[in-house]
Parts: sequence; C-alpha cells; structure tokens
Amino acid sequence: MKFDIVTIFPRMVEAGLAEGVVGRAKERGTLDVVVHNLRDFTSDKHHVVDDMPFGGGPGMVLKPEPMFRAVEAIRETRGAPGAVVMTSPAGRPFTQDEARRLAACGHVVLLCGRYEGVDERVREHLATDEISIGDYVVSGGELPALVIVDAVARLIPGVVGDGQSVEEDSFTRGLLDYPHYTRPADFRGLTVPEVLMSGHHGEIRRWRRLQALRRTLERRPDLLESVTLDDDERDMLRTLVRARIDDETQRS
Ligand code: 9D3
Repeated sequence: MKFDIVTIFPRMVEAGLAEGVVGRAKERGTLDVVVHNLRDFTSDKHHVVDDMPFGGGPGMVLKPEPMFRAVEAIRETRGAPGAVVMTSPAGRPFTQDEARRLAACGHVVLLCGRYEGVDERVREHLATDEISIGDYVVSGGELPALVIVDAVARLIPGVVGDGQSVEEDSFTRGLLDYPHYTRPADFRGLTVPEVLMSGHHGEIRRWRRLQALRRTLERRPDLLESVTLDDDERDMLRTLVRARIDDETQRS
C-alpha cells in the first residue's frame, strides 16, 4: 500500500508515522509512505503557501499552485494514485467502510488542510474525496491524515501482526468490544468475572458476546441497526432489551 501525504508540517506527520503498527510496517516495506513538504512546491523566493481570501474575511487560505504541483510531482515519481483525499472539517465523515474503500485503492494521496481553508479549486479539480474525521475542530489536517493512514493501513495484509486481530476488531464486527481482564485475579478486592477463570471456552465465548451486545445496546444502540446477528445473538439481545425494560418499570 502506498501513501503520499502533502503538508506544511512534515515533521509532525513523520513523527506520527514512526511508531507502532504503522512504523513497523514502514520498516518492513509493507507500507510505502512518503511525506511531502508543501513549501517545496512553491515557486517564489519566500516559499509562500497561503494568501488572503478573495472577498475579505479572517484568516488565510492555502494557495492552489503548490497543491497542484505537489500532486503532479507525485504522479510522475510515484505513479497515478487511486484516490486524492483532502482532509477537511466539511468532508464526508470517515468510517470503517471508507477505510476499506481506500485500502482497495492501493495508492492514496492525502492533502492536509490548514488555516481557514484550502482554495476551492483544489477541492473541485484535484481531490477525488473530501473527508472529515468527526464533528470536532482540530487545528489542521495532519492529525486527521494520520488517523486515516492508520485505519487504512491496518486493513492491509501483514500490517497488523499475529497478536492483534483485525477480524475481531469491534467495528469489523459492528459491535463494541467486550470487557478485558488480566492478572491479578483480585486487585484490591476488585475481582474478575468467574466465567473467565473457568476454562470453559464455549461459555467464555458466549459471555463475551453477551457483554459486547450489552455494551453496544447501552452506549451505541445506533450500531445495532446495521449489525448482522445470528439466532443466538438475537436471542441474547431480546433478553437484554427485556431486562432493561423491566429495570425501568421497577424504577418508575
Ligand atoms: C470557521 C470554520 N472552521 C471550520 C469548522 C474553520 C476551520 C477550523 C479548523 C478550518 C479548518 C480547520 C482545521 N481542521 C481540519 O483541517 C480538519 C478537520 C477538523 O477540524 N475536524 C475533523 N476532521 C478534520 S479533517 C481536517
């Protein structure tokens, strides 16, 4: 999988790519990531990347020329990308489905926005996609780009090691994760659910599925709309819903 990231803060992006799962995949060559300094694609003496907005108003706007020149250079040296993603608070929300789609592209260019915005012609004629990582404000597209690279990279075979499972990831399944425990079995009087110490693997699997369903029902009931459950799980969910209704009846 190839990524090219265009930014005015290349060191910030490099730092985020150096560690963990992504850092190791880069070292092994499973991931090929190049970070480009937007300033390198300016043609003026002072390497200016931004300018005042036409029509007036606060803040500065990233100029179109350096972005276009950066993507043209990437096309020539690295080949034609499958997607040119602009990070933007006005983009489509990033989801696991979107991560899967980008992973299938093979080569993704990420353009990091900054200041008040990016010239609209970049959005219209250079980017193929415009993506937001959620409804909160961060200072620029660098952290969002790192989030996108991480989520997409995890889906590439060989990026996530044996120890960690992509298949069992909560969003792969569509449910929230079940609770985890490790030693000691008694920590300051706080104990571990008996079933996990029982060695009954069938019962443990069932308990975990029940806990995952309970958590999802409590915290993210919206996820239950689009999840596929087997007969057993549907039964568990019905029981959980009934228990909650009973609770409520008792309280009122
Ligand atoms: C005044 C309107 N602001 C838009 C909400 C201006 C503005 C704030 C922050 C413009 C750009 C930014 C920088 N943020 C991003 O570039 C960004 C972002 C985000 O802030 N939240 C979620 N996803 C993303 S992707 C890129």
